[in-house]
Amino acid sequence: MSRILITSALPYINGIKHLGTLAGSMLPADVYARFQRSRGRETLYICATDEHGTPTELAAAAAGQDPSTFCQIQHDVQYDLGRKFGLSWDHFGRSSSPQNHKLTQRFARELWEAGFIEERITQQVYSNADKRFLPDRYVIGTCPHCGYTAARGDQCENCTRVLDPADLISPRSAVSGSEDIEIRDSKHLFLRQSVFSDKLRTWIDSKKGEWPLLVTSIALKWLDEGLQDRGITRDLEWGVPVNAWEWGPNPKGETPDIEGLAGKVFYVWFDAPIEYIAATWEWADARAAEAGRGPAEDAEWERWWRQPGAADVTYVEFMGKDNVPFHTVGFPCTLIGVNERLEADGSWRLANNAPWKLVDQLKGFNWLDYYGGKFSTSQKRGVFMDQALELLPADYWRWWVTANTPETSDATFTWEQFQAQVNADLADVLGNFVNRILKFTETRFEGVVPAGGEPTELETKLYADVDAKLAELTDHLESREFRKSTTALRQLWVLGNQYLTEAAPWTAIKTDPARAAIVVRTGLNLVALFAKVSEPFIPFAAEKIAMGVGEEFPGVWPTGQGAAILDILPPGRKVVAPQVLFKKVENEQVVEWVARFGGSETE
Ligand code: B3M
Ligand code: ZN
Repeated sequence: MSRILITSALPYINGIKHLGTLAGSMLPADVYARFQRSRGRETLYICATDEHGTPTELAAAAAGQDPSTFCQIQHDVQYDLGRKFGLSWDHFGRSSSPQNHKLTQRFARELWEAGFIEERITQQVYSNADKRFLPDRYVIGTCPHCGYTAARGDQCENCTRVLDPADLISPRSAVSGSEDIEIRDSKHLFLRQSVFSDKLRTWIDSKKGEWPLLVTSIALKWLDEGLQDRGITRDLEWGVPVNAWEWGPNPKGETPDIEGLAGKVFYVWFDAPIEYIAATWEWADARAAEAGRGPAEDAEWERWWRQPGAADVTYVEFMGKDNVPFHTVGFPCTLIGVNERLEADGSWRLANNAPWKLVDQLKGFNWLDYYGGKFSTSQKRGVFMDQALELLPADYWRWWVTANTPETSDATFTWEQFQAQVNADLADVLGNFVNRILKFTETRFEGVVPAGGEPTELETKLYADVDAKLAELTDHLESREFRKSTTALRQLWVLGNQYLTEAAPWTAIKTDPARAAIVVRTGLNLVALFAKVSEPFIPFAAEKIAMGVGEEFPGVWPTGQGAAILDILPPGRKVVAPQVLFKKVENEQVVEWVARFGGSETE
């Protein structure tokens, strides 16, 4: 049986995430991880905060903290919120960890020595007032094309033209507003992505039809436009230091310019994906520490990432579409580059007898919008994870977001649609069913799973319907089709309500207690089944439901067929109706929330 390695895009450290981020990475990854675990597969779900870069330095300064303190605090905030949302990470690491420092530096050294990194002199904007280099987008000025006065040095937001900071008229620092800026030469390292084009194309072509079209088409578009070599270092303080002093010569016999590279750090997009691996190392170290041992053996985390040991691992990545290029081009170049070597004569050879694994399945998502506009962290538009939990339990959000996963197109959140859907699915269908059957068992069967009675046609039909829906649900989850899987699950819940209405145990009990008994028993078994198959989506409610019928939680994904599928609970077991599972979202609440968070009128 294969092992499943899951990563979701690493949330940036600067600020609490909104529902859009949840929808496009962490939540679907969690649903998938929970499903795979309940199937009995050895599963590892890894995530972490992405902590480096200029935005972090500036956010820390704004908070009056040094970057390291700022990141520690924000990491804990994000960890705590993730847990409250039921995100079942096996490890939630930090890209600033010692493990990631080591691994990033090691990969960089190997890439240099294998001939995939080049030094170049670049022109960077230096702000005398701020005493720092400014990344392009922190230089603002007037657009030479349209005259927009707040154009950024990488792009004009008004006319969308791509810019160079040197193009701007009256450029100034976005940090301090100072015009005392100058262009300075600065040495940087470039990953020679262009030499990987053919290899990447062959690889991406082999994924056509297997990966979502969205993903392969974004990747191929990048390749078609011609791969650019990419600067992988920055003039910053907060990051993984460039360790050129440790590097040997490259295949041409050149050694790095240690002095010219002094004081630089790696670009955040270079070290962030490496953190997927480093976080697995953090996880192994944490487990070793828990077991009272020293740091983990390399084999403990490498078994997930390096061949041949990882041959039985299926590696699945989850991310929003904007992250796809970095995962289909950038990170694969890093990994192929540490596996191979580009000789001075231009020939390639395998240079690693335990090559690092590339992604097997890449699930990319479109955007989840807020009333048709963007959720925005900077403009505080939309619902953020902390606010969401103030309003309603995590399961409401998990259910709505998963049911509206932006898979084939963008999706949009509105309070009205949210209310309608959670009330209908969770309160009216699932909650109502569980409550009806359990209350009836309490009042008429002393809260005990009744014995007796023989299945009739009605039950035989139910078994077949449940089999079919369950197979659909399982298939959709296995192929990471989240919207379709919520539809199948909802239909499964509906089968329960329909059965109960048709079988009408409240009528049967008056004339035929044995008939009522099998109907109630069947209904209670449906409850037990629902607890198991709902767990990936709504784990908190699923746990309450499982408790109600005395089942272990989390349970094992059902595999039986026919009558066996509804033969979970032993007659005689005590059961109890859970407290209200899902309170309905009321109109007054929606009015209040629209006023607080903005609704369609804000468009
Ligand atoms: N932090 C960007 C994002 O959340 C980035 C992902 C890194 S994945 C290695 O959109
Ligand atoms: Zn412009």
